[in-house]
Amino acid sequence: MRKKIIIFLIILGVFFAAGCVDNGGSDEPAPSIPVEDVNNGGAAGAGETVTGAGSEIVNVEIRNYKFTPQNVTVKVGQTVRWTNNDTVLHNVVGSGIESDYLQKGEKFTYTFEEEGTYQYKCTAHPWMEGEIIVEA
Ligand SMILES: [Cu+2]
Repeated sequence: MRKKIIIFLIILGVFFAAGCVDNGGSDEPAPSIPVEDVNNGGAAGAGETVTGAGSEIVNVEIRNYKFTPQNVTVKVGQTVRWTNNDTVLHNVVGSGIESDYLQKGEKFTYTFEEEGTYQYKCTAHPWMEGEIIVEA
């Protein structure tokens, strides 16, 4: 009997985990590559490399009042996704980046279209700092 309850809880856990992943997915911005370009790429291909949108996302975790990793280097066009794993609200603000306050489990994505160094912090906890370096 007890075994059944445990199995039920495990299944419930899997459902919740799957639910979170789904929500995360729907938050992602649509890939900026127009579909037509991909379809026409065969013959008149302009030499563009089309990579899966998923592989272009770099994750930064917010946990224990820290951005981890604190310093991230990405390429132009890459997207960074912040996930708040604290129960406290945090945001990501600075250098043109401005998120809302994120609740636990909420994600914020930002695509970097220009080279440069982007410093940001959480305005509620200004000692929480992070940096994104965007390279060509
Ligand atoms: Cu914060």
